[in-house]
Amino acid sequence: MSSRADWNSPCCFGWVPRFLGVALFAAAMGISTPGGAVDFLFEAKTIDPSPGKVVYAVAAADVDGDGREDMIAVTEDRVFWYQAPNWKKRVLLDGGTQPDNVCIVPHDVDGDGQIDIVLGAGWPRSGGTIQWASRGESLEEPWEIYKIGAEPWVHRMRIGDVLGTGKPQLVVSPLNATRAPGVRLLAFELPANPRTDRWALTVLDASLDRLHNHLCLPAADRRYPPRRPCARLRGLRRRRR
Ligand SMILES: [Ca+2]
Ligand SMILES: [Ca+2]
Repeated sequence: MSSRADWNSPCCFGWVPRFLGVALFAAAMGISTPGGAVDFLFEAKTIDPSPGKVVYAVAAADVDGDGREDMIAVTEDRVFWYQAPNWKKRVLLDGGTQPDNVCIVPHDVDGDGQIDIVLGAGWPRSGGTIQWASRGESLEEPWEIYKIGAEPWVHRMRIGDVLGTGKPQLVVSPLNATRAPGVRLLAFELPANPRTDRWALTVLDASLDRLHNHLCLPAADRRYPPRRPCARLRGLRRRRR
């Protein structure tokens, strides 16, 4: 499936989407530095000035499968996608989750070649639900939602093979600790049938006092699964299985 990116941020950087709406940043000018590197200046272009009360997260993925990356915006109770290249606004989800929606990662969960989304909701204290949604036969049909699990304070999610199984897992980081002395960094394994089968859960770590975000990076030594850098309240921590 196409490449993807996300900039989830209900806490530290929540002011960015709140004030700018959903914005496309385009390279406008290149400036050479004395060292020969080129710095780029970006111009902000507003695509949607008011998608909701809060845009908690945005992501890029080819939703319609035309080869162009589209934009996805997550608001408190709805998810929109903006079709490239003209950014036509479409509703992906309207309700169906516990408010507020908070984080998203696009991924072809069922392996049918079409992009799906995995969504964290219930922010901040309404249960921390984790679910995925699949599109219908056409883009006009409502997306179907399927439950994965729940963890209080669900905050960030990414896809990566952190268990070294050869298949990617859904890696979830809540903001605060509730079920252990530290925050539970979780890996959910994608089952053979993600609509009906249980998503096996592995607690990767439960030692950090607060967890703002995480990345899944390839291990330099291929004998080991990918490292999992974690941004916590007082710095950056690296975890390796
Ligand atoms: Ca597209
Ligand atoms: Ca799919």
